[in-house]
Amino acid sequence: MSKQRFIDLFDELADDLKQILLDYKMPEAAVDWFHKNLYYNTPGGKLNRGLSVIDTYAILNNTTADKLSDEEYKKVAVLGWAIELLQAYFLVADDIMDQSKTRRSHPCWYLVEGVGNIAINDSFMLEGALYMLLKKYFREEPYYVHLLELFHDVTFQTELGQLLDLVTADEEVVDLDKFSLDKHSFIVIFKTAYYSFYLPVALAMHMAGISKDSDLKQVHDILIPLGEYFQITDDFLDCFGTPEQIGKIGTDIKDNKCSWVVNQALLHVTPEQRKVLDENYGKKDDQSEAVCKQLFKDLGIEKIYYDYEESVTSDLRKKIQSIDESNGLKKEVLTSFLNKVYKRSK
Ligand code: GPP
Ligand code: MG
Ligand code: MG
Ligand code: MG
Repeated sequence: MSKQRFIDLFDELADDLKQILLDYKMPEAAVDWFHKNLYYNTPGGKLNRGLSVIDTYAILNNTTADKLSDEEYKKVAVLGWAIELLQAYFLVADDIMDQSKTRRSHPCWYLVEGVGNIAINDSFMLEGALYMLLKKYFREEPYYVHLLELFHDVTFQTELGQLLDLVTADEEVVDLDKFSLDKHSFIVIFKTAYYSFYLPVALAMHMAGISKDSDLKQVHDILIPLGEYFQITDDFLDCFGTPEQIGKIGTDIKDNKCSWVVNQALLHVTPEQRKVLDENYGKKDDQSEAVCKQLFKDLGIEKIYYDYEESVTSDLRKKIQSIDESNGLKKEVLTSFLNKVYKRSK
């Protein structure tokens, strides 16, 4: 129900964006291309990030999303769609870099017939589109510059995480000594936690006027470890989830990724098992991938993951209890995030 209200607004925003091209008298074929790019890549996911901006804003205003007036709902939903456009930009580009095949149960955009390298420009346009929407709906607000700064900072942080993810996963030389849990932690905090967890809450806080530095820091200190846990689940499901369940085919083993799974394995292998891993990890063939998966099963990585999940969530619940609500911040903002992430299977 509330998801439908959010999705319905996408058509209006896509029309706003198309109007910019029409005002520039862009030829029809290019306008149609942009339309396809927007619709193929933006609305088809779980929309968790976009919806959480709205839920957070509602909680901070002591109400629920369905009680927001159409005008207020639309405004906060623009911020939600702005994150979804940022995410669309990242994923279109990430799938090219990771040479992935499917995304959200469909072929990756760069693999769609006739798209290819144009997907690179399309990813830039998804990013550009979010700033066009912010300008249209927020430029008169005193906090406009804070929104811009947040999007810019978080984008740069994500690119730093992506950089370390890529340089740690050399395509030619597999050297598992390059991996470590510390490096993993940096990668996932920067490539995922900032834009997926800190950004939606910080945006809603700016719009709700509850945005003192000390309050932004309080939420940051919980949302960053929560985002780290979220990406550890992504790494876990890349190896142990089924494509039907997660809507994409895992590529981390073949891509030689510094994932949580391989880092845990490295902590627990015998010298013989380490040799097997050295010989099979990061190889492009199905056989080597299957050998690695079997080794991860033998090492009991699943049990290690479920134990980690219980311990990290219990720590986070304790931390949330100590939040200072005196400036209008609400613990519920954080518990509602934690509940969405806990034991997710897709
Ligand atoms: C996803 O990690 C990474 C991002 C969304 C950040 C991309 C950043 C850019 C600057 C392009 P992943 O590769 O593990 O995700 P998935 O498993 O969904 O492909
Ligand atoms: Mg990637
Ligand atoms: Mg990827
Ligand atoms: Mg992944």
